[in-house]
Amino acid sequence: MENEEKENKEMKIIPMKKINVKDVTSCDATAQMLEKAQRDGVETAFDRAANMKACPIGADSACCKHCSMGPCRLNPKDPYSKVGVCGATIDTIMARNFARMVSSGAAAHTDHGMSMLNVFREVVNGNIKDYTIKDIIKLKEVATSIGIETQGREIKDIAMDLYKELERTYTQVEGEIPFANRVPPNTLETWRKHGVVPRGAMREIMELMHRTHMGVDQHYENITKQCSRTALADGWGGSMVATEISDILYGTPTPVRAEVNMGCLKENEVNIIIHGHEPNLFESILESVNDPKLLKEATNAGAKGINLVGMCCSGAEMLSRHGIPHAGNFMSTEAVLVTGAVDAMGVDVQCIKQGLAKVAQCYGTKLFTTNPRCHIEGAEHAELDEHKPRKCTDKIVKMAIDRFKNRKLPVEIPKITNMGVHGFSHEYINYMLGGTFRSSYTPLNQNIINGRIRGVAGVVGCTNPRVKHDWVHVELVKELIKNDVLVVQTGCSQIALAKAGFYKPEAAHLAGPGLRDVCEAVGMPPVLGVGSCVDNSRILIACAEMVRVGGLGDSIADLPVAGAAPEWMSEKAISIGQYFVASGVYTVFGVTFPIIEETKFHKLLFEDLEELGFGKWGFTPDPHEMAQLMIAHIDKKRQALGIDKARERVLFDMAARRELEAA
Ligand code: BF8
Ligand code: SF4
Repeated sequence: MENEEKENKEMKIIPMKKINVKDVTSCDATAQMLEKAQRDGVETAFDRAANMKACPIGADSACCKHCSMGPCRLNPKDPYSKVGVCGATIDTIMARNFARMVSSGAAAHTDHGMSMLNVFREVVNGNIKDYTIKDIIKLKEVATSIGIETQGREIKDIAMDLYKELERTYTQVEGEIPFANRVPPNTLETWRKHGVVPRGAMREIMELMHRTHMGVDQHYENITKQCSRTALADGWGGSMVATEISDILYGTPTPVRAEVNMGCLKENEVNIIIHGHEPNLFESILESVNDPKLLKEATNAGAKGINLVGMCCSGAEMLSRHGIPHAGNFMSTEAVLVTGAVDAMGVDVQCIKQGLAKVAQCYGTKLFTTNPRCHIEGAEHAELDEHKPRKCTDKIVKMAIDRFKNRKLPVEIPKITNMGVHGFSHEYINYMLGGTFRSSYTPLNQNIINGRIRGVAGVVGCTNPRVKHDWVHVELVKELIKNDVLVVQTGCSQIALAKAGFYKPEAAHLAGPGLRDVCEAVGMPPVLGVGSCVDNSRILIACAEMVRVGGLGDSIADLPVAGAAPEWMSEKAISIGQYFVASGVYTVFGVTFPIIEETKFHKLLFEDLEELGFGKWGFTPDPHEMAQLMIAHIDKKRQALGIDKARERVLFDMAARRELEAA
């Protein structure tokens, strides 16, 4: 032992602190794999988080490195005691750092949206033949929604007009982005009053980067305006285009039964995981794995078949659209490789840990990057060209078959799968609650007004090794549904709850009496998964519909709704949070919040924005407190709408009926 320590010192190896697996995740499959990783001597982000103390100054955004007179560090414990060399105050520094997070997050979503739009243009022009317009109804609906004539016109002409219109979302320099006309008029009025209606995403991101340069915008209030404008160019712009175009090309989701969790991997099949965000790669590899020639190759190699499984957001889209099994969320991407059962993993953009390369190498998994924006040292790059996508995807499949043939290490797959219903697009929520003949949000609004449903909460976002993986999501949602709050979800949060069994319609019994009644009448689970992170735009559209249908106020800020990202980690989450706040939604984040309390900038985000007609931010790492904050906000809105009394009466009636039934 002494010798070992001496040797480590000599080699400058600092021994890693060992994690207690049960403390870092509530996902049993991930836990099982982390234990195996420890036995195998393989390190994951969970280990690195335990061994890397988060920088306290950075965590509070009290440092600035925007020029070489710095970097300047202020004191988070006494934030007004010092300013940067240029004189920048703590509020300027925090607002600039926050703005750059919004800018980067919004850029990620809008660049993804723009890629989708590029593919769409090439499909319409006939230059891309591997994808087609699958959902013509949706094409016409989206076109009509932004004023394009569809009656008696050729599909190709409508589609080309739609492309040209939506391109404005990105490139327009003056005016309002096309989907601004989906925003409830009063909400839009608030935006106009404060000068935050997005012109075009490129312009907003560029301006925000400019303003946060040294010596430009040095008023936290003015910086925050541009944060809102940029974030709105994401939510009602880049992300919304990504969602709508993906639906048009690949089909609008409708409820589908599907399995999640690592048990979706099959020991005797060639396992391929696709992890990332743009659905193109996944759609094409779905074709590849069904190609008889490749299937034959797989059986020749001794496999029973080829098993295609998703992870993270493109996984969530494929789960929603096609019922493709999903192996887990962001914090399980390394752990899943520890099974030894993954023959190939293909990744595109966003949330791809560089650490995957090393874990893949340890287990002989072939890791492929496929997008020109994302290469990883140690991974093979097989670029996806949407004009000839099968070149890339067939290669991944072939390499996976090859690895299957040469599997050397023992395979251990956690025997856990969770069946559930996914794929609730905002369109489907119409049919589900309203029926085919009177499809609308009216029944949802009625159920909110009569109090069966207390309000709606969007619980979304990442997982993060700084908190117990999945646990915060699950505890929060449990508490919300118990209090009759209908939960809609996207991204890694949706997968966390699916693994915990909440996506079965039978999970309705976990809801409060009112919500339970509605779920049982419709046959739906108490949590509705609407897809990937860009699909948060579906939640915005649902909010706009709730306002349009009436009875719940005149703007999104009036609705009894709230949002949360309890285990967030990415800059995209900050952009999403800011566009929900700017749209009028109270949005609570967990883990940590990247600014200092009791500062002017903090007060602006957490209090004053609401007085200006927007929503506001909230923060707590505790899921139960988070639920209480959200429910209190929902109740406050119900009271303002004058529907708080009706709710109590209905609840009493329901309780009484239950008692009678039980007697
Ligand atoms: O866009 S929820 S960890 S996978 S950032 Fe990433 Fe967060 Fe997951 Fe998808 Ni969204
Ligand atoms: Fe310091 Fe100002 Fe330069 Fe930032 S911009 S590093 S606060 S001198």
